[in-house]
Amino acid sequence: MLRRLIIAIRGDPVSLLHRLGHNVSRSVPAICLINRTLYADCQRPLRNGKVGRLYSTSIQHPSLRDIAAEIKAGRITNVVIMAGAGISTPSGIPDFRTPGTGLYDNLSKYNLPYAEAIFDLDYFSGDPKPFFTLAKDLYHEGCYRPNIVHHFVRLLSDKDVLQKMYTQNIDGLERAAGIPEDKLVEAHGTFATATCQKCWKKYDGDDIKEAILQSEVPHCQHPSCNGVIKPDIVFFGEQLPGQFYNFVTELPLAQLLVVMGTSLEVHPFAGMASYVSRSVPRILFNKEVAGSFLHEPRPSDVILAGDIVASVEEFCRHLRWSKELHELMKRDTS
Ligand code: CNA
Repeated sequence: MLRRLIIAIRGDPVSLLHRLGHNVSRSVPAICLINRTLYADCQRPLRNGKVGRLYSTSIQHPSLRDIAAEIKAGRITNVVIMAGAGISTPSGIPDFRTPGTGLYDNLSKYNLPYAEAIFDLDYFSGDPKPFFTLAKDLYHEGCYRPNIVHHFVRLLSDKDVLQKMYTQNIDGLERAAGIPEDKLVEAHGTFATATCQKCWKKYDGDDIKEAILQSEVPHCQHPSCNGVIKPDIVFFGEQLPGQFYNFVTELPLAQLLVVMGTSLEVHPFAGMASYVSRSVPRILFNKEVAGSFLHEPRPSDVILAGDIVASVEEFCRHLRWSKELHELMKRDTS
């Protein structure tokens, strides 16, 4: 039986899984599909030593208060966060798509023909300056600080209920808020490390910081190279870090998914929201309803369409964590 299954999987895993009644996409690597399917129905220990008990809400249309009560009662212990640029707008960093302040509406500052060019490898090869202008903005020390939303995720971690945070952001504010590295997946890369685009020599982010702050394009120090050094930010068309794809095994173990500050328009990241079990509640904190919350809503979805700070504060009130959250912020910012 096992041999037949392996042969069938090698042949065409997607058709096989469809026949077994699993709705999966052809854009996901075969091994991920198999992992996802096999893990989805079983209980197994998580890396943090907790048992990945599958959580199924008995409440048909849970409210934010109901979910907070489940966390308080210790019935939800594995929370996965998916975050985007909207969690950093309260820190003053513009996102892509907010009308007026988003990068899409402010292309002249970066001298860009179109917004995505800032993360386009071909465009970068011809003119890396716009990207380094953005990098300089982000690097400015003390300019941008983590806000209450980052600290809320840190508090989830301190309370040992954060399974993993997946972020699309490249501003490093999750690290600055003290979210532990082993709980963090920077799906679109990081400024912490960098790579020469000619000889692939690796650099520490700090090695190129000075040049960027001086509005210069950093160049490789290797004798006879002089290639442009690019921070390890994932540009359009580049592979996401391998760690990102662990979501196919980790999301089926989540007992709650919280999606925050993202338009869910960038794939494959956006597709993750469909990987939690259908019986697990999903919360969306965003200005507008987005992605699968809009196109494939579930009865256990909880949507707070509005300002993310107000939504997180409301959640914390239900959790009775408001005082702790503000104390944590004060401690970290003093
Ligand atoms: P996006 O497409 O710009 O979407 C942001 C979402 O957040 C939108 O739906 C907004 O309505 C919403 N939003 C913004 N501010 C708030 C707020 N205060 N309260 C509630 N909702 C809010 O950005 P995504 O993250 O979805 O797109 C992914 C891109 C953006 C990634 O590749 C990022 O690297 C890239 N990006 C990152 C940063 C950063 O690191 N801070 C900044 C700009 C762009």
